Amino acid sequence: MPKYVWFNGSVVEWENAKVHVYVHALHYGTAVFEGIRGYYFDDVIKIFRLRDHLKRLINSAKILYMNIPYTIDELEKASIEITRENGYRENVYIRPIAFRGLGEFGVRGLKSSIEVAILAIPLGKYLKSEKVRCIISSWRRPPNDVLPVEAKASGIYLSSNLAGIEAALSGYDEAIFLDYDGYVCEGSGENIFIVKDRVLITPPVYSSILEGITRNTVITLARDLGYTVVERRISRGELYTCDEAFFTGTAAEITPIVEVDHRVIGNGDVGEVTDRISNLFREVVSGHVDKYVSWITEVKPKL
Ligand code: PY5
Repeated sequence: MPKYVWFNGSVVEWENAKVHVYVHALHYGTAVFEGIRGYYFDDVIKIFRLRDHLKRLINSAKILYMNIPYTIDELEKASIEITRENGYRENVYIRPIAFRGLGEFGVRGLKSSIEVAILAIPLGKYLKSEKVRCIISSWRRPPNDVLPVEAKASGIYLSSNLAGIEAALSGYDEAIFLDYDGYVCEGSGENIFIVKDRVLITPPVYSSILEGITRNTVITLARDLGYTVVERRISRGELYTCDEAFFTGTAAEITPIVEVDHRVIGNGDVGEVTDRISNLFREVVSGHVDKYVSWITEVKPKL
């Protein structure tokens, strides 16, 4: 476990980063969070697209009528501080979370406090396998007139929790949601891409996806490599018959999908397009591609 946690404005010992059972978020899921990776390369931790994640955090909060009592600059400084203070010399995962605390027990919680914590923990691979076998979940991702799925809000993750457990209990690595119209949406914690005739296709924002930062990174890098990328609806049959498929996400990074619902995808191994994009992604997150060094925040770990 990490030594320190950033909690409501200061660095506290792990044991002291506690909340009461009465907090609003525990009862109603009223929290917003982020997942951010820091890669340990060249003796520093290189945090990837930190400000973009913090912008999304603030926007998620806005959708939930929550005012985070810190500016983006303060959150950026705090994320750097907690990464440095823990002295990590390995890859890390930074998890800022803002939630409704004490003050009002009713469902609205408008009078409750807004608490903010930032954790930094070591993290290697997230999905258990390098190449994953998936099932289409029996749970649909909620449409955005049921829940604001653009927000990375804790309550929305009940559907991911159910889908993920269902996949695991059925012997699969990950679940794929359909959207409410029956089109391919995303994984329980990842966006999805398919490749057809060397063209990349990914579901659009109106397919109830979380608009992933890794998704945006992959779209950018794929275009740099000369590929066409299309954002459009994907049918289930297209997913079964595509040449390549992969997940993108901060935790999952770029993870090839080799099987869906007992159909082998492509040749059942990592495809050429996936492989090229993954290689460039590695280079970019390690800070070795000049064009994208602005995506990286370097943190020197404390001795
Ligand atoms: N879709 C969902 C539902 C997600 O939870 C995530 C990220 C993504 C897409 C990809 O977004 P991004 O590329 O911006 O990370 N999931 C989190 C992550 O840190 C945590 C999941 C437990 O990867």
